[in-house]
Amino acid sequence: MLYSVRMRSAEGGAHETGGRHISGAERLVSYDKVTETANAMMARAFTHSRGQADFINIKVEAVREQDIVTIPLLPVSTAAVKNAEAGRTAAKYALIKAGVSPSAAEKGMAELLALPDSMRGAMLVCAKTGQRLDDRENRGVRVSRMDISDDDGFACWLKKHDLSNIHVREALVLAAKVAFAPGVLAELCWSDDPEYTTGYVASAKEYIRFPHLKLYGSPVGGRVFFVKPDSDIQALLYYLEQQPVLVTAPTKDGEQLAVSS
Ligand code: WAQ
Ligand code: MG
Repeated sequence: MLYSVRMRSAEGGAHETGGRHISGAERLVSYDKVTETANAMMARAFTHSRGQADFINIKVEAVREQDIVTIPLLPVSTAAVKNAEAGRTAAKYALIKAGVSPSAAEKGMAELLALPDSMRGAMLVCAKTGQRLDDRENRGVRVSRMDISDDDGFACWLKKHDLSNIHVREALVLAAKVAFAPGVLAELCWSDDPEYTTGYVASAKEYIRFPHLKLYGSPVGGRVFFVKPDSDIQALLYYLEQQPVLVTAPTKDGEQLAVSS
């Protein structure tokens, strides 16, 4: 048995009553790690650069091992972009390369840029028309019940490739789950942490990092999942929110994960 441990925190009351989203986290851990995982999440919520949380929700649920799907991490590369403008142009190009129409790539990016503040989840957007497909408004769709299968191996791999930070660790796991989703063509993301300007475009083929997708100091980030037309949205929501997924870290000699820059 594994346990899904999830946290969401807000300032100015609960999300449900209009509180401002501060941070969230999702893990899938063994019984002996539940307490330390929940403690670490609480500590993180209380010391976040987005603000002072006064509402924290931590949920723990058992997950049966036979229900877990295992998928591989995506190959990672980093694009050399000098500023946010260049980053966004390159990211749009990467989305188009992944099969998103130019107008949908433009609209999805514009939706993120137009957010007054960060949502706690992602937007589902049609990869052809750019139209919003979910009905979650400013709450968004929260991807949950995922983790890396081998924490220590992953930490080693991240260190070796100079990618040791919590943003990359979490984003690689989330992006792998999302890229494997039925109907998702590509994802666009940048952080809502003011000091973290790196974002990415992911697809089933790869995860491309862009060191600048927003200006330093901006507390607005978000995620857009570009969905193939005529996809089953209910099935997609079920997979993103409910399906437990473990992502396998590359093994020591498993250099199938080419990292380039
Ligand atoms: N499900 C759906 N959307 C989420 C989730 C989730 N589990 N977690 C975060 N989001 C959305 C939400 O709108 C946040 O405001 C936004 O994404 C950004 O979240 O390679 O740190 O956790 O160097 O701030 C990407 C680059 C970092 C990492 C992303 O996102 C790298 C990051 P954050
Ligand atoms: Mg954040």
